[in-house]
Amino acid sequence: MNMTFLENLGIDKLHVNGLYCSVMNAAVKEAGEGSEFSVNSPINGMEVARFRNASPAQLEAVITGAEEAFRELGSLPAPLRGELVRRIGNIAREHKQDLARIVTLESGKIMPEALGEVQEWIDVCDFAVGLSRQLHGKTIVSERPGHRMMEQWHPLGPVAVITAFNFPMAVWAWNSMIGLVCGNTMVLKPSEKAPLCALACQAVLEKALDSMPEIPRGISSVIIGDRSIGQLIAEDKRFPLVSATGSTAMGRSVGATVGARLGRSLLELGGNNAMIVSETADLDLALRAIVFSAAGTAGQRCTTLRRLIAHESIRDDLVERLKKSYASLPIGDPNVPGSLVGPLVDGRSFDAMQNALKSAVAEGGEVLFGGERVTAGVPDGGFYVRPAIVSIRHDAQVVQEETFAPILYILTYSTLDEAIAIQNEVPQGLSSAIFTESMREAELFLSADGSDCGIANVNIGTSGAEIGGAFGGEKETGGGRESGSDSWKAYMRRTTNTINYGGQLPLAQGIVFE
Ligand code: UN1
Repeated sequence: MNMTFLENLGIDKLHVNGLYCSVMNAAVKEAGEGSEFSVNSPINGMEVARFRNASPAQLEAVITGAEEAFRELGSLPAPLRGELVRRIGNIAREHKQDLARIVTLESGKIMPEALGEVQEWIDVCDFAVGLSRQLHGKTIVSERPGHRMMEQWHPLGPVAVITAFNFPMAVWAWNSMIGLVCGNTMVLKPSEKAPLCALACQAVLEKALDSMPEIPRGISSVIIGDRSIGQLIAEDKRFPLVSATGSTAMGRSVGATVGARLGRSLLELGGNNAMIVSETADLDLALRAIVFSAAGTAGQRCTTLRRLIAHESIRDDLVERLKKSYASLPIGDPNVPGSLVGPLVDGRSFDAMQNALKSAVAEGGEVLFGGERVTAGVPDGGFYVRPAIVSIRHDAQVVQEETFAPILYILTYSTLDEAIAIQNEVPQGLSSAIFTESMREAELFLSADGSDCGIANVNIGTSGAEIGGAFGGEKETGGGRESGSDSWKAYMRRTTNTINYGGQLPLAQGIVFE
């Protein structure tokens, strides 16, 4: 198990699958009572760890522990919980390189982006520390004499976080750093492709806990499990909130299961993000934004740019420039400095990309650039691809779907209304952007008649959002918001309080009941 990082951290026991188990001698693997699986690095397909899935009984132990810890954590002062998060952030700062290495190993993202991911974790810690002193409600005037109204925000309970392979640390941090200052205990079910990242997150948290004996140990736990464990989590009433990031299919199932028991789910699912490039756009700027958003992370962000909606007057020029730029993109080992496009996560992902390209051609599209597997100058065993540029009709079926790979569909428009209609016609609604020098175009795009997405940007790309904003999207993206702004409210329950300090008992709405 590639966890020398834990030695650097001086942590050898972690709360996993309901047990405190030693990581160093692979006891985490032994700890699971379910089927065994291997974790293979996208870099070269090599096995980096083996685990056993947790059993339902182990999930039970995790939930019981999370409930028990919640009884203490929920009533501690929020700023004390903030202090814990401050320490977590400081440890993550200190070990940023080590943590990024684990992200690269399991997700295959290039080192600068892995460092960026750890930075998101650090940033959200800072945000959450400030928040721990700002969990405030309103005071509200009462219509009754001698009365006052107010609202308070209280912790929810154990919160489950189901994460995807592509942001294995940041998405956990958005949920857990905020969730913890809100007073909840957190249970992480990581992607089976990235359990080491989950252990690393847990290790940093436990290191911080070591220095704060006043905080109960069981406030965070990792459960290594497959889809069936995810299903049990969704069904379990003891999780008032299940936050899930991943495919629309997964979210549909989690959302329906949690909904059936009238629990809350916070869903951050697929995107099918578009950028409109107007005839007034600064094309140099647009080009750089397109390349980062479409080819960065090998097309494996929820916010990846998948549809470029170019004005007919600049479309050919832009495509020519894009092809040139794509031709010079260094594709290779994500650990090698200078690589800008790392591998796809696995062979299935490669097959899905090839199938999407075939469908595109079958629907009358044309692959203008790339799409093929790259084998020269890259580690054997990894699925490296040349990012693809495909010209196609905006309403082709394949364009409506999210293929988690670097395929950029080129669509054309003549009026802005048409471009906005194309932008909004897909079932997903995560991120969107317009490049324009026209104030009118920009404002229309941001208005209620413009983009229908949770994220709408002007003169920057669709990906790479800061943590200070609320992150998430509409329609099949699931409607959830995580990270900054007032997303914390999803992790708390609101109580409305009416206090009578007068000597009478007037009823609201003027009702007389005597
Ligand atoms: C994701 O792909 O699940 O905005 C999250 C971005 C990153 C987060 C992406 N800050 O691209």
